[in-house]
Amino acid sequence: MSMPRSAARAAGGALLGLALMALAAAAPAPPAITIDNFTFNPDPIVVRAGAQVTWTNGDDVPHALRATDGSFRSKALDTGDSYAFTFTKPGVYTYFCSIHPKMVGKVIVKAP
Ligand SMILES: [Cu+2]
Repeated sequence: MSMPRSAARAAGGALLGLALMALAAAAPAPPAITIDNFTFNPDPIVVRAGAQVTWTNGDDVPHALRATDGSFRSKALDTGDSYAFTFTKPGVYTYFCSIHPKMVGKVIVKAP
């Protein structure tokens, strides 16, 4: 007794889908930080040198990013706006929101 051809095809499709999902899970996602409820998430974030980190503002108030050492600085980000910065040198980068200076975060950049 054998499976109808259409069922076999469907099973094959499901397997292919699972394989693609596994591939997607294995590929490193580009580092992303969301700002929600006046908090950077994740914090700290750990990346390799050369990585581009993207912040996206999920709050309904503007936020602006500024590195403590001045290495990067965004304009005010409205809801849904993003800012990206590429970290080329290993180190620990602290940053804060220039509108709400109590909001602080950290990017840890490791050697590539
Ligand atoms: Cu802010």
